[in-house]
Amino acid sequence: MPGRRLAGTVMVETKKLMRALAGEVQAVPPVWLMRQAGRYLPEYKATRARAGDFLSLCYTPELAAEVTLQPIRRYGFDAAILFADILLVPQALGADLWFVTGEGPRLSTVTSRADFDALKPADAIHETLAPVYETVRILTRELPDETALIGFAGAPWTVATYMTAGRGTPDQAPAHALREGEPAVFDALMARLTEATIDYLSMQIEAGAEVVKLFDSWAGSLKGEAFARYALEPAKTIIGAVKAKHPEIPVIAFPREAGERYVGFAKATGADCVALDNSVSAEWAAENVQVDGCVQGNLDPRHMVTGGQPLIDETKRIKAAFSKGPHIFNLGHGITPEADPENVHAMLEAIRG
Ligand code: 1CP
Repeated sequence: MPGRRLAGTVMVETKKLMRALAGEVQAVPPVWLMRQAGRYLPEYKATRARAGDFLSLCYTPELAAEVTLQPIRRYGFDAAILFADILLVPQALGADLWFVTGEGPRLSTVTSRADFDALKPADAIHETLAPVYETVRILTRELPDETALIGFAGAPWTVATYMTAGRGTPDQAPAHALREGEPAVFDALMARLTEATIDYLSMQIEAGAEVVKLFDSWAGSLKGEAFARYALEPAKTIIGAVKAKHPEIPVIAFPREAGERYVGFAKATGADCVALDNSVSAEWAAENVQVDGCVQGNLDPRHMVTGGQPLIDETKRIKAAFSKGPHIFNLGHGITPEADPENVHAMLEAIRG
């Protein structure tokens, strides 16, 4: 069992998530869910109503900590993920950000040199993001001893897709247009986001995050050389810089829908774990990705809505496929507002017995 040496004694790592990230193969894998705090839970909706709106919830540490803890109390997941959003970083860099109910995020856009020049420097983000660090500090005190705390940020490419379009897009066309049409502006934006992400994750770690995750939700629209330049290279830079300051902190990378480009991603970037979406089969990923170390995933989130025997069968199949290497059970993407909270119990029963 991996342990840390402290003043001549060996501290045995008891958190299942940390053990998987250190490479340990466990008969029952640790489990948590992307978006485990969210609108499928009545207690989340109640706290969000108290906060007034989504951004107030993110920036009120007591309430953000409360919604982080809710799924831990209800399900006893092996990890809690800080409640915040990847779009707080653009806001901290000076972009306007608001959420349209039923539609999603809206931002002021960066599509020219003048827009880029109006952004704040990376080290200015902490003024806006200080409440997030306070949420982390509250969580370090309130989480159960066996629950690991995950901090996170959006990867530069994914955050840049929202900053160039001003909203979520199905094909990330505005970001592709800017990177092709104004490469100097786009590269400057990527560099600013890379620097801000390093600072942001480092501050979360200093506040008490034990693991950090980099969400590159739109990595799938980058192919070939563009994937290397805008997904792999920034991840490598961020992971290298975070580990230079905090070598003991494991990093989970999620280049969603990378497909065959998942192969070798952990080795190339220094990530301790690669999170897999559900477009790749667990059997393929065990053979081609898990050979390099820990993987996370990859149940289709639709099973959380539909439930029944297919949910049980799929959960058991994925657990079995990844049983020969280190594995963190999770979905292939976030749990949706239509999910039935009872289906989460059924999934846990299928994993833990
Ligand atoms: O109505 C509400 O209450 C808001 C819904 C919501 C929630 C619960 C948003 C808006 N963000 C969040 C929290 C959140 N977002 C967390 C922490 C909670 C947890 O995981 O339990 C995390 C890690 C995120 C990360 C995030 N935000 C990503 C990356 C992961 C992914 O899902 O791909 C992305 C792309 C966002 C942007 C975003 N924020 C919110 C929405 C609806 C979106 C997606 C917009 C789109 O579809 O393009």
